[in-house]
Amino acid sequence: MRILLYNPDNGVTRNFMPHLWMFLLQTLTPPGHEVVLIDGNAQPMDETQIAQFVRDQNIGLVGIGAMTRMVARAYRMADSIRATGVPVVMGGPHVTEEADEALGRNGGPRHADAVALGEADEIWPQIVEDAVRGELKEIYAPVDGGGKERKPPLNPYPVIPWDKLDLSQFNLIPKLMHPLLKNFREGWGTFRIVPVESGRGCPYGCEFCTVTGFFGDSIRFRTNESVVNELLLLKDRARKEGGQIAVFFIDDNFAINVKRTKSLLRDIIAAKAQVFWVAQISANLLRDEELVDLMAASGCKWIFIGMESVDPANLKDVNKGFNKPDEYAAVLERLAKRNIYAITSFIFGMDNDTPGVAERTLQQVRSWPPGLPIFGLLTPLPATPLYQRLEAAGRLTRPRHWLDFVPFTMAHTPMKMTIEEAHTELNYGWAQSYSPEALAQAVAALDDQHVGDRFNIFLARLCFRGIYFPMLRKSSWLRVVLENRRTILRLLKEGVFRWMRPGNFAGQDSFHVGTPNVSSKANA
Ligand code: B12
Ligand code: SF4
Repeated sequence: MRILLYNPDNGVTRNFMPHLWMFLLQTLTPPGHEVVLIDGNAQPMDETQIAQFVRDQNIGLVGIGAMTRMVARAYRMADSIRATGVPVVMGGPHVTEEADEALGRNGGPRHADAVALGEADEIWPQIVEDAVRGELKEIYAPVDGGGKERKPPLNPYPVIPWDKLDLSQFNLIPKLMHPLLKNFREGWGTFRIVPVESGRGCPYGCEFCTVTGFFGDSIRFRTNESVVNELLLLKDRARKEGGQIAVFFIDDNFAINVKRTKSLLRDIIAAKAQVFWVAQISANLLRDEELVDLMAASGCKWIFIGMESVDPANLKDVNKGFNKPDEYAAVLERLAKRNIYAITSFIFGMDNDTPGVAERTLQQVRSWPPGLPIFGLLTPLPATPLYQRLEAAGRLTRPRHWLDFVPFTMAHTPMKMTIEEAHTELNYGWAQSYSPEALAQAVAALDDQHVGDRFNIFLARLCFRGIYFPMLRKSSWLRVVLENRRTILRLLKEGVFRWMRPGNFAGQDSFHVGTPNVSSKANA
């Protein structure tokens, strides 16, 4: 049977990173079937096109995965596919919580023939076999012999054949540049960001988050060896292509067990499996100097930190009191000393927020080493404690907000400001942080650093700007490049000047992960 795994586009990014679930399920598909992957972000399709594709390619089963914000789109695509007579199975965090909605059991239309609840690693082969026999069940839930929910252990972990997979959709270097860049320094003919997980689960249970409910509060880890081997496979592929690979460790809290993270990073270094990497780590776990040293030495470039708020009362409200705003600055300095920068994520519309919260937050942000501040609104995702609290209090203004998804729009009324005021704060946060002046300041703040680092932060800011200000068209990019021409010219001038000075890069190349110079940076 030919199986299509499909992820709908998110309307924000193009091909920046593939979704891990597709590659995992592809790897776990029993032999004898062919699996085709389409990520709507990299290969945009509308309802008619996907139905045509399914017919033309003789697809016998379609699997669709979606987060809440993409689920309405996923349902539309599923409807169109089902109209061709091909069954659709849906999975992922949203339909796990809203299976009745997907199956049309709550009075609405039906969108899926079957729903896979929770982690599908162990039940996917069964789903495929049932589909072959035309005997799909409506619900697949991973349970043990006693009927209790079962979380798949990550040991052993399937070997995703990264060396053989077609990843052409996910090359961030334009094809035209390949011949020019493949011999540039260590080779930059291709650049891909690849998701790798080293563990699942989070014990923290923040009120707005689905992770603790979905993956559980105890953490399952892969072995160090399995992670290291995956990195080596990716690194080898990049070398053969004359390109680079960066890894996004998608664990929700990559350092949740600091001892284990250190041992993994040591093994990565010992096996020379370093690649550029980015991960999510909460601020409280970044107090450990040795951990941060190892992070730098193993290739870490960016850390995503869910700071959420600079107001301890807000953090307490959402069960994230372990975040201590007083230590944010020290954590970011500790990272910056090692040339690691942070994506600092904030949520507006929390219950203790009042008008002016964006400026109060930015006052703090401006005093920190430059990074990538991002802003969102408190969103009641299905089945989270936050959703339940707001529903019980009658505060949800759009209880099924995902069916009529509008980006950056609140679905409940905050306590101390109006919905409109929350939207204004959000807009202020983004506009102030991503204006040409803010970008120039971020670059200038790193004046004592290598031009590569400054270029890195500038490019990252340009890309992150697109999360809020749509940048999907070439014309939007052109406009932004023009607006930021002074900073670009400054960086280019300096880059060319340095490049022409022979030997100047040796030993201080911020992009070169193979020979980290962490000790000199750390002591700087
Ligand atoms: C990586 C990631 C991202 C990436 C996504 C890009 C990418 N290419 O992966 C980035 C950083 C861009 C991102 C952004 C956001 N994310 Co995110 N992200 C994650 C993260 C950390 C890992 C996803 C992952 O790969 N997990 C590992 C795989 C193995 O798990 P999985 O995807 O759930 O798949 C398993 C099952 O769900 C199931 N399954 C999944 N799909 C399918 C399909 C079929 C057919 C079947 C049978 C089974 C199945 O089987 C898989 C194997 O067990 C998750 C948290 C988490 N730990 O999952 C959050 C998560 C998915 N994100 C979340 C959110 C809310 C967001 C944002 C909206 C945050 C924000 N406020 O801006 C944005 C939206 C961005 C956008 N525009 O789309 C929520 C989603 C909750 C929900 N109900 O939708 C999660 C769960 C985190 C959370 N805090 O609750 N995210
Ligand atoms: S927000 Fe982060 S720390 Fe909190 S429960 Fe979710 S994954 Fe864990």
